[in-house]
Amino acid sequence: MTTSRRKFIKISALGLGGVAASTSALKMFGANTYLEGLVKQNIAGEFNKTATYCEVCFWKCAAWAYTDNDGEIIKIKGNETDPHCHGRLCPRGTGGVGMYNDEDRLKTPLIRTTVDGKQTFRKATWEEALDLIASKMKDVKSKYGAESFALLKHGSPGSHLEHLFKAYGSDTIAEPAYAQCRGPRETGFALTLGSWIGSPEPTDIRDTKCLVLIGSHIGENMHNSQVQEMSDAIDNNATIITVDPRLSTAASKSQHWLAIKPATDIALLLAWMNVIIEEKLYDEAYIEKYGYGFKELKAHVKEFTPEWAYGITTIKPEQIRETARLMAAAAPSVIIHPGRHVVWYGDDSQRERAIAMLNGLLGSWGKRGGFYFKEKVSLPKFPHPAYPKPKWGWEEIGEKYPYAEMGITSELIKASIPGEGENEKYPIKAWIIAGTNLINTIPERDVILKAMDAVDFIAVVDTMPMEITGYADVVLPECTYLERYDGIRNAAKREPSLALRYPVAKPKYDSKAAWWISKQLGERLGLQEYFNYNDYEDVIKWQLEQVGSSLEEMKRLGVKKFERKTPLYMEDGEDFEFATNSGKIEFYSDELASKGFDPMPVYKQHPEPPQGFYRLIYGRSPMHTFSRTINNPNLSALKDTNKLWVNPKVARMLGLKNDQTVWLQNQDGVDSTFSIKVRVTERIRWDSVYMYHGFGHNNKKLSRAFGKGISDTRMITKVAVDPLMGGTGLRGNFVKILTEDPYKNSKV
Ligand SMILES: Nc1nc2c(c(=O)[nH]1)N[C@H]1C(S)=C(S)[C@@H](COP(=O)(O)OP(=O)(O)OC[C@H]3O[C@@H](n4cnc5c(=O)[nH]c(N)nc54)[C@H](O)[C@@H]3O)O[C@H]1N2
Ligand SMILES: Nc1nc2c(c(=O)[nH]1)N[C@H]1C(S)=C(S)[C@@H](COP(=O)(O)OP(=O)(O)OC[C@H]3O[C@@H](n4cnc5c(=O)[nH]c(N)nc54)[C@H](O)[C@@H]3O)O[C@H]1N2
Ligand code: SF4
Ligand SMILES: [Mo]
Repeated sequence: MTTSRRKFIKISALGLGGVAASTSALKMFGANTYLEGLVKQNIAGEFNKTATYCEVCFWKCAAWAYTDNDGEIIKIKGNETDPHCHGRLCPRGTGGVGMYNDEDRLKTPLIRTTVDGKQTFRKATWEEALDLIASKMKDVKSKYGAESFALLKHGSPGSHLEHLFKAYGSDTIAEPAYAQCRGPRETGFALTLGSWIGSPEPTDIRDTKCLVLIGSHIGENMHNSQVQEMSDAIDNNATIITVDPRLSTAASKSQHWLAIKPATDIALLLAWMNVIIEEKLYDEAYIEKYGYGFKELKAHVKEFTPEWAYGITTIKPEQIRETARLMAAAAPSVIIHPGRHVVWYGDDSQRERAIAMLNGLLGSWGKRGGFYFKEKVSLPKFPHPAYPKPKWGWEEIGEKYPYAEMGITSELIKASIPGEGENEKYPIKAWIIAGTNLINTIPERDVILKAMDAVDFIAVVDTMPMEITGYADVVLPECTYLERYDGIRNAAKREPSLALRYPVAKPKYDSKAAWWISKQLGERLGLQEYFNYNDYEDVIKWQLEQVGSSLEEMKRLGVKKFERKTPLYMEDGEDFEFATNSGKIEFYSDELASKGFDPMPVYKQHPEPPQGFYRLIYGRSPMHTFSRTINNPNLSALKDTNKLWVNPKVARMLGLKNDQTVWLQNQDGVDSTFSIKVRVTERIRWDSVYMYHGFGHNNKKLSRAFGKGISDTRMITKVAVDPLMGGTGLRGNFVKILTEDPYKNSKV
């Protein structure tokens, strides 16, 4: 196929928010036609197909990878029977072959060395590199205890290393998918409805009559089956209400776009509850049976009228009333979506609690078209001795946040700096980083740079020469997901299912799988009994046999579904116990009150941009995943830079034109490393600017990504920390638009 790039951009524009006549998911995933044209077209011969699941993001869609007789990967297609993708990958998944083909990949182990007084990397053998890491792990353990060795990780490689770390005696483990992503929503929902949301979200979008999105930008957030279900819901005439300071793709497909003033969502949520309670739009019998603290809530929200909220949110009272009535009319088939990346302003667990309470008032938990009860397969773990019990770990490091239920990456980083964070009590001395590009992922770059300076040793396991590899003492090249085994996917959804990841091709260059790396390190540390297998295939075979399947069957099916053992929904009037302290939906939380927190969410004003500054907001590029895909040859061909969305009013005031090159400076005087082009658009409020996350790479080894666009992370030097669970709110940073290069005079 010879589709030109220009033509493609036009096609994809339908999915990117042009108000399209039809909303079919096919159009949302329109770029796939182009991507398939990019891969080899000599498709005459026979193909072999191999089962895998995608690792371009964490929706984990099951797929078939096709190889030709030379073993070359030709294309990847969704597995028809998979509930995560229903046979269709998103453009990023289709473009996943580019991860395997990227010629910039890490090719051999590297060890930091000094030549002529200058630090550089030298190529090393696996033996050398693994011996060095194992010797550092032994040193740290004997000097300080295994607890002082931290693992910062994300995704599949992280799970293998987590097993190694726990066997070694360290539970000093964290990932950015918690305190930089969904932590607050898990806290908010657990405190109110007694359950985490988890991934994939159990939102019954397929059957909903009303979907309310607060910031969630599904359609740019490309989590596959969720996008497909939303497009089905639209085709079924569900009401879509989107609250976003920007006209997102989702907002462009909504009957109601509430262009809220950023950082004021709690006021809107309180006003919605006010309308639903004052107008008696909730189900009285339901609240009577399952609610706790309703009276307190009623009294609490009485003063938070739509007129009150108007002054804060800029959303008209009649629109607040109308949308509240629409939600109530659809109840219980209504979803106030919890969102996913919810670390915004520091009061995020409380905002999520308000979202959970609103769902509680409307009775959508456990109801068709609301939230279903998910179920997964009970898949036994491969046998190994019990892990030793560490003296301290992520829990102690995060102990000042009583509702942290996973490691707080930013707190582990601080505990690595002498005299900061919990360092005195819980000193961290060395890190392994696997599958996370902390430089573009964690805010407050100065802090992380200081921490990396302070620790004795850093090893990085990655597939690409990302920024983080530049700070390593040892770099280990992992092969891509298409070249390895990983754990069986056992995700909880409507139907329990398992999916297999089988190696599609041989590892390129001198790369190896994380399971192998972990086992090699384990053996060097005398932990053989935790790695009692030759190949990870043995682990998978054993596990599948325990649930009446086999590797042969899974190679044939890719995905195997299992019968549910528990009901998908709650019965009307059923005696149901919520897993909260009271066994009920907690509109009022005695526990929060007893710990000195607001027992019910309260709106508090957040700092506003000073004169001449705009709030920096960011979100997902539909064609990319964070910083990891920017250099991917297939996906870079679709989108190779980000733009700065600026409202026409601001553009007029500052004399900015479309496609003009600008730089940014934030409230702390930090300049952007690179420039960005302006996109003048009515789709963003005048008080904010918007950009896609993940761009602005500054490692020259990334030949396609280097220097393209601005890194939002670099501009985020201030965080608002959630006092309940330690999430780092990222959206309280303000930028000034510079029309001249701030480095003009410092450049040689
Ligand atoms: N294509 C693609 N899809 C992805 C990912 C990816 O990297 N690429 N990553 C996945 C992951 S891990 C996550 S966590 C999700 C994240 O995706 P979501 O959870 O859906 O979205 P958020 O990042 O929370 O929010 C982004 C939206 O919030 C709006 N916003 C900014 N400030 C405010 C505010 O004050 N109030 C309101 N109401 N809205 C505001 C922005 O304009 C933007 O539209 O995406 C997932 N899907
Ligand atoms: N400023 C800002 N910060 C954010 C966000 C934001 O929107 N803006 N989003 C937040 C959210 S929601 C999340 S979930 C996190 C995501 O945070 P990260 O997961 O750290 O995101 P990436 O930048 O994609 O970094 C992934 C790293 O893993 C490597 N990698 C990819 N595949 C493999 C593999 O198979 N094996 C190994 N070993 N490595 C691999 C990539 O090359 C890359 O270096 O970021 C959070 N931080
Ligand atoms: S949503 Fe897209 S990138 Fe994520 S796992 Fe599925 S196909 Fe891969
Ligand atoms: Mo995330």
